[in-house]
Amino acid sequence: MKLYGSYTSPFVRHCRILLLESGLPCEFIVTDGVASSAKSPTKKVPFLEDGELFLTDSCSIIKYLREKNMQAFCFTAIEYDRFCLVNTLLEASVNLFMLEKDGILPAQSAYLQRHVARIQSGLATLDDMRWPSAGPYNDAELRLLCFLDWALFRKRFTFDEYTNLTAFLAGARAYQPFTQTIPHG
Ligand SMILES: N[C@@H](CCC(=O)N[C@@H](CS)C(=O)NCC(=O)O)C(=O)O
Repeated sequence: MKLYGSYTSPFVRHCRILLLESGLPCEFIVTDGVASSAKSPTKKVPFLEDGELFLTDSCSIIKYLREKNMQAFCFTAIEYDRFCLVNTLLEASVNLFMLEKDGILPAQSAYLQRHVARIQSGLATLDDMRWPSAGPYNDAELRLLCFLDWALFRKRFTFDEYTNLTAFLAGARAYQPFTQTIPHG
């Protein structure tokens, strides 16, 4: 297998955590925007090659890795809904980050203000939920951890007021696959 990605992407990090947990052999190929534009129809990372198989999204990659390791991707509808909720906030946050690099700010767009609002209401909702104090984690939990740590890494927002989320992330600092994939670069 070959996983294409970066050391900063939260989507790639989720895949890397599953690879560390499973021990499945996989080459990691650092891929920039030029290479992802050439190699993937989404022009995004991650993407994965396994022989004839080509997967273009972290969600399908995670499902594939879980199944290869005889595990389920999102066992229940509730876990899947949490995964989707976190993913919606993560996609919105990455979108705002990318647009900001191009000089486009939420103040210039009602739709981007809606992104900001959905991130705030989503975080408040997630903070009202119960999260485990230690790993291993399911995919909704891993996605949330990757999202929160990416937000700190990119200085997108702080969430000190969200005590459950803060405690959840603090607990994950003791989980090796999480600490071994800390964003850098
Ligand atoms: N839905 C995709 C999102 C991946 C994504 O947004 N990756 C970012 C890096 S964090 C990217 O490659 N962005 C480049 C672009 O949007 O052109 C997934 O889950 O894999």
